[in-house]
Amino acid sequence: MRNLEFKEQLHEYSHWREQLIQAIEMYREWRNRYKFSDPQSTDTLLNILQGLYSDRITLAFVAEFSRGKTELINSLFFAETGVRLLPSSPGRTTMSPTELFWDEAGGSYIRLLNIESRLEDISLMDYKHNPERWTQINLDCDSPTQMQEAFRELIAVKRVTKDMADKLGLWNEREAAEQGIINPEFVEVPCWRHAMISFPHPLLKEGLCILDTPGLNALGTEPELTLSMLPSAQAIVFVLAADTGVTKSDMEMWKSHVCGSRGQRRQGLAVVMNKIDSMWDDLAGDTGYDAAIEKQIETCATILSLNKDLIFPVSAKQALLAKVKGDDALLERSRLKRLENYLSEDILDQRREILKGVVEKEIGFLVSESIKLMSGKIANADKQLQEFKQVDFQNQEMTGKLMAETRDRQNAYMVNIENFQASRKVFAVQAKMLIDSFSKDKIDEVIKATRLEMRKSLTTYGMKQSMRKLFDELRDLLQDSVDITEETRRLIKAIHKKFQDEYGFKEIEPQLFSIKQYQFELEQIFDEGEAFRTSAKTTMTEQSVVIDRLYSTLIAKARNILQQAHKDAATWSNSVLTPLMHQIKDHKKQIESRLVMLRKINESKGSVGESIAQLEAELAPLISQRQELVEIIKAMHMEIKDE
Ligand SMILES: Nc1nc2c(ncn2[C@@H]2O[C@H](COP(=O)(O)OP(=O)(O)OP(=O)(O)O)[C@@H](O)[C@H]2O)c(=O)[nH]1
Ligand SMILES: [Mg+2]
Repeated sequence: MRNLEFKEQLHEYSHWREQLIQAIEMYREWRNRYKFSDPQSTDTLLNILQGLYSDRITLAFVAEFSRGKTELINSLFFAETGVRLLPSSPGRTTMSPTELFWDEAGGSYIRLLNIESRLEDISLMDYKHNPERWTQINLDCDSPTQMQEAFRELIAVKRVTKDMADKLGLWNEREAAEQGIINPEFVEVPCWRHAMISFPHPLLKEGLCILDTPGLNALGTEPELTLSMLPSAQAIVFVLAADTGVTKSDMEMWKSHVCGSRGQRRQGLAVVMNKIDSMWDDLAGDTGYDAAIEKQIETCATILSLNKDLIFPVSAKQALLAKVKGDDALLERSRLKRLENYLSEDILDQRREILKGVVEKEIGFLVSESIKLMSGKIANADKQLQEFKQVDFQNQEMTGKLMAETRDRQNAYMVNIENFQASRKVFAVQAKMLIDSFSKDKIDEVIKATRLEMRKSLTTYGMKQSMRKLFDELRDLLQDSVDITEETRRLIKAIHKKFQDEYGFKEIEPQLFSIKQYQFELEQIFDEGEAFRTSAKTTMTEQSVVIDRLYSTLIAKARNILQQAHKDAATWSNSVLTPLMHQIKDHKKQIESRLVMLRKINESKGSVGESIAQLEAELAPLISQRQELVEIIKAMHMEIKDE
């Protein structure tokens, strides 16, 4: 194990990502320089670059209240400020989901979104694109005390009428009754719905983003957090407290907010058993302490059905104190190091693999197409050269015959190109049908109808039925295009085969468009939504703002998928024939230049030697172009697939 600190590992990771970006930029230049680029592939490359440039590693901290999430964040990342930067205290502290990151353009600030924004039908994502809707407090990074003061705003609460709290989805009759509160006039609610903190910490500057969340109730009331933000976090740190073990509400939290978003393989997950210091017993000493911790870990692992190695015992409180005071022995006792190592090794390695996968998936086919086109060009140029070397040009009759033959070949080729142009037109019509089959208007029409229906239905059950219907309709919309996709596939394959058979074109597997992935994703979203609704029902009242938000989140996600399908189909249909067109152009050029050379030789205007020299001169740069490409592909960590 390399045992580097998280900071160094993250730095290494950013460096790795920068190199990947550079390699892709070089590939884009390569395509431009040698005239392989077309608007679609450029689009694809720019998209992936944009994704890599803005890539952030998000670590989300999830737990029931008072388990020590915030203290743990302070000890892991902000100890060097010398203060307890994020407010952490007994009882409920963190009131709203809080994101910490670095915004180069915006500087240091806290942005807060007021709780009343929950009443509007605007997604959190849309608010994020709209800074003026947020209250901003600027941070003075040279003054930890000013910052600490500013951070206090994060935990602000206010009193509103019970009706208002209910409207906001923040009133829970059952829970209040359990606390002996019955029919109060006023209820205390958080002032802020969401907080965004930009802060120039070295780790945040390297692209780390931390998501601190409040305990159960707030999570249950913000579906977007559970259904969008947690699943897209690279890692979730689930925090338990050693003194309480796994309680019923920890379990509820675990099931509805952690398991669902981590998938079966539990990727990117760490469970922290915090507050181990509370298990210290003077009479039992060190041995008793270790045994007690071990026992608690085993119990937790059994309850959560998790491998013991994924549970990290720590004392966030000791770790923070130790780091602030520079007390190495205490830091050791806090056992924070093992968790830090895990976060830096496994999580960053996983992220690297994921990015590699994305790059491979998005541009792998472009790259393999480029290398095949290059190899094809080289093979053709070489063939031509070898032919010229073998022909006996002293024999006038022979040269004339060769010329006539080439001219015939040219004519036949021109006819085939005309055929190709005709097929292209047929293809264009079919592609348009495919693209139109899930156009934005069609999607929006279906969604609008469901919205109306949902507003009319008075029960959660009724709303669920409309939701199911919507998802079925969206899936059918995709299903309609299956037939068109099939036909388009056949056409594309036939066009390719013709040129391969007749002219020995390099076999380039045409990218085929498939809608399976989108159908699968739609189904998954619906299931996730239902799982969320049933698991979080304790905090939801019938027809509540929460259900409404939940369904808005699901609809927004479904809509994105269909829009993505639409966009992908358009890009696909515009670019699927491009490599074939490259080869056609290349082939045409070659026949023409061959004719020119033969004519010169025939008319004794040029020597055979000159032609051979010219052909050789043309071959050399092609070989170096291919070599450049090979180097770039290696830098992109991809395999070179060329027979
Ligand atoms: N003994 C002990 N107390 C801790 C430890 N970590 C946190 N605490 C205390 O536990 C209380 C809650 O800690 P927070 O960090 O506010 O907990 P949280 O999970 O962020 O809670 P919410 O923000 O309310 O959701 C505070 O009083 C902390 O001082 C620890 O390692 N040992
Ligand atoms: Mg907290």
